[in-house]
Amino acid sequence: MLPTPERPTLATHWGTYRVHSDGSVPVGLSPYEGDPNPSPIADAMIAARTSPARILRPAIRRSFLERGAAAGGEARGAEPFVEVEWEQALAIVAGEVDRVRKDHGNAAIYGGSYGWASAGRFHHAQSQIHRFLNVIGGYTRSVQNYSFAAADTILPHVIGDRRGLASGHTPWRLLAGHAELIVMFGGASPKNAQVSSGGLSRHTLREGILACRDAGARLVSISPIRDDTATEAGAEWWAPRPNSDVALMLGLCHTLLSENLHDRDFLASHTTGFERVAAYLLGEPDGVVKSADWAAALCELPAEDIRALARRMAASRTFLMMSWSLQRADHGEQPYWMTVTLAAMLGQIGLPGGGFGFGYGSVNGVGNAAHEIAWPSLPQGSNAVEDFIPVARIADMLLHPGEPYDFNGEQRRYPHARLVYWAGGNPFHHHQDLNRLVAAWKRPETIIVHDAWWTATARHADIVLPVTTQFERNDLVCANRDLMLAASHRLADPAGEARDDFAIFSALAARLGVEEAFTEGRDEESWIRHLYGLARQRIAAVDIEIPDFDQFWRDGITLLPEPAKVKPLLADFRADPHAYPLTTPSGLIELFSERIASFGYADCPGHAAWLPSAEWLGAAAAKRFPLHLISNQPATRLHSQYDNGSHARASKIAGREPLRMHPDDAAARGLRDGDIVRVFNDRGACLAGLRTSDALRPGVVQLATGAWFDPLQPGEPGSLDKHGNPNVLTPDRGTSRLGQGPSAHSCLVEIEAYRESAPPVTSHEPPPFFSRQP
Ligand SMILES: Nc1nc2c(c(=O)[nH]1)N[C@H]1C(S)=C(S)[C@@H](COP(=O)(O)OP(=O)(O)OC[C@H]3O[C@@H](n4cnc5c(=O)[nH]c(N)nc54)[C@H](O)[C@@H]3O)O[C@H]1N2
Ligand SMILES: Nc1nc2c(c(=O)[nH]1)N[C@H]1C(S)=C(S)[C@@H](COP(=O)(O)OP(=O)(O)OC[C@H]3O[C@@H](n4cnc5c(=O)[nH]c(N)nc54)[C@H](O)[C@@H]3O)O[C@H]1N2
Ligand SMILES: [Mo]
Repeated sequence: MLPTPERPTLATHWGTYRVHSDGSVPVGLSPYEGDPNPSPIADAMIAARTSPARILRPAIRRSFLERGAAAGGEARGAEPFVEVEWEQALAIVAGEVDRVRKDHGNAAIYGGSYGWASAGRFHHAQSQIHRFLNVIGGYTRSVQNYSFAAADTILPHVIGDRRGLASGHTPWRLLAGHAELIVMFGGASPKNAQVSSGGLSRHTLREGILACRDAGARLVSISPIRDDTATEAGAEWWAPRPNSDVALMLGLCHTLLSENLHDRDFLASHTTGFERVAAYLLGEPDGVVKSADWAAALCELPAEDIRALARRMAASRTFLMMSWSLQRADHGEQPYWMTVTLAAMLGQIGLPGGGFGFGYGSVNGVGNAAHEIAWPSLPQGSNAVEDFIPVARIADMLLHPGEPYDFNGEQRRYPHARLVYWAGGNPFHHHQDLNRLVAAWKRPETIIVHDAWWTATARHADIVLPVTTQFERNDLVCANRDLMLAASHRLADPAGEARDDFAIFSALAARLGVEEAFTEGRDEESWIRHLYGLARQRIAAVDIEIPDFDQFWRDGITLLPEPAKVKPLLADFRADPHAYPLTTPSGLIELFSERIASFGYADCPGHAAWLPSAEWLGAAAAKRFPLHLISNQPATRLHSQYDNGSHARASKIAGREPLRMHPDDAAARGLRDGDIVRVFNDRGACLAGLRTSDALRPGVVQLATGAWFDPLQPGEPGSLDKHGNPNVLTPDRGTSRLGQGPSAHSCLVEIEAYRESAPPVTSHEPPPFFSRQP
């Protein structure tokens, strides 16, 4: 039996809260008392638990229920569902999984199941589904993530691993007081630092950045949107054309080189290939000198400012920050390689307050001083299937089974996915070019989805199984880059007939004869106790003692002391590159990579280079579609999660997602604040509510991700999205043959007034279905 908590606790991706309950259901949340800057995203959770979009019973698409996989996928998304009993649903799911693995082999099951799901070490949906699919013989998986796929692939070639991207960052503690100049490409966004995958204790971006400012650092925010950096930070705002940052950095590098301000010693001792970069800067291979004047014309910033910034960088202790957004763009590998190149020329890598780091404003906790502990998670077992795809290539896989593609030096072939199984993600939120996905999604024989709400992905499935939310189950949260373990206590009975993913997979495993292998004889409580025990052991290895499980469970929150010693990123390597070599082929920072050059990719040559995006304001396509669309992360929710909640809904304009535009661009189109507009390009169109704002660079518009996809004609590729989901507009194009990451931030559109009477938004209501008496 779990002990009764003293103060019921809820630990989420957006913060930790104490829960007020009326005895049977949660009625209010108070942010954890130690959090200096709590996020309001949680406000939406209580009402959303039982909102109309909640899935209450298992449901099956009508013709699939009648004819099984022989129904074909053509009507997915369009047909009504039929509610069924759990036993019937489980029998059909187990039967389909078994049929596909017997007829086609386990590689025909695509179980990548990408997505954020909910915080918690045990009920983590991806761990659950992967463990289940592994015990039944394996599945085709996905590698990388949508957050930083291009960076994930390029950085190991340049610095040997992913330090400075997801871990190992120079902490704020070593920036404040040391950094004299912090240049933030993509800003350091307060909206994004509301969340951290897997939970968090304190929201720390604000205090981190203000500490740097108070210690005298000059802050420069380079972003098309002013409020990408908090107003109170008082940063200088530079607004280049989106996707032109590499040109800007080349102009800075050229200034350093031509004025002899680069650190020759550091380049000689710690890097390889600088001579190739220098030749490129001077225009030797292509006849184009990458001067500040050249850069100025591309990014539309004054050349004199670029030269002045380069001089200032060389004269100061300078830290280069770059958000993850810049690599979620066509040729997204280049800004990251370029940042390392610029930082290497400045020669301050490994010094307190100098060098580079990625994502300080992308999620909370980057730059926290925390212990690097590998927290325990539900073991996934091993996958007998070797095949995988880069995660953002899903539509390509479904449309082109068996066809070749390039990835990081390999030539691979797309597997033939006949059954798609998703738990804990929303591809009809996260993928680009949703009209293409609607078409691709008709191809598999069977699609199974677990979710708590009727998301667009659930609506496009054959079999939908309702799952619990965090209020309805117990879990353990061990926050990454943080100093907290928290309990997430069960505070309500499941809505309708919802079950935990664990219960569903246990029941399926039993039907397939592998229940013991899946559960190891443990239930929820014994798994949580087991995982806590492992966490306790791993913390003991860094000499920290935490309470026994029962005490922890009663308290709800356990804090760890900050580590006494912290180091700048790559400090050891700086101090002694021979004793602490990087794991690159040369052991040094590779400003030129023989390995990448050997791949022969025109879209990712042997050194960082200016490769214009297919879609940006300098492209020919801008004549027809003259606005650069930034589909950034939403301030009012996590991706699509809680778009149906009060907080996100309060931000809508006439029920549509707000689109921000500079007043001059609006005036030029005869548009006014509050209008419903149609946003379009050759890939699709959506409606949105117009908000004029001078926080945007003219020529740039911003429509956050996450409004639930709401096609006027469900199931029809190309249908108007009534609600404002930018992914009907974004391109589904790999960043390059190297990284194959998503390139959402390279997208051109046009906008016009929507003069017809606007159809109502229906995506927060359930789809049509035939109900079963509960
Ligand atoms: N245009 C554009 N598109 C983007 C981006 C962009 O910048 N621009 N950003 C991309 C990025 S970085 C990311 S990470 C992705 C995010 O994409 P996702 O992570 O797929 O988005 P979420 O809305 O978080 O989807 C999580 C789903 O899991 C469900 N869920 C929550 N808890 C549970 C659970 O316990 N069990 C089960 N079975 N389900 C659960 C939620 O209800 C929700 O439907 O989007 C990407 N898409
Ligand atoms: N509230 C909230 N926070 C979130 C999320 C969420 O859904 N909601 N999602 C989380 C996830 S999964 C991730 S991966 C991170 C992502 O974190 P990021 O990738 O950093 O986030 P974005 O919001 O896509 O982009 C941040 C800003 O970069 C700027 N930008 C875009 N393109 C360019 C460019 O070409 N040049 C320059 N200089 N700037 C550019 C845009 O103005 C944009 O607002 O956010 C996380 N934080
Ligand atoms: Mo992400």
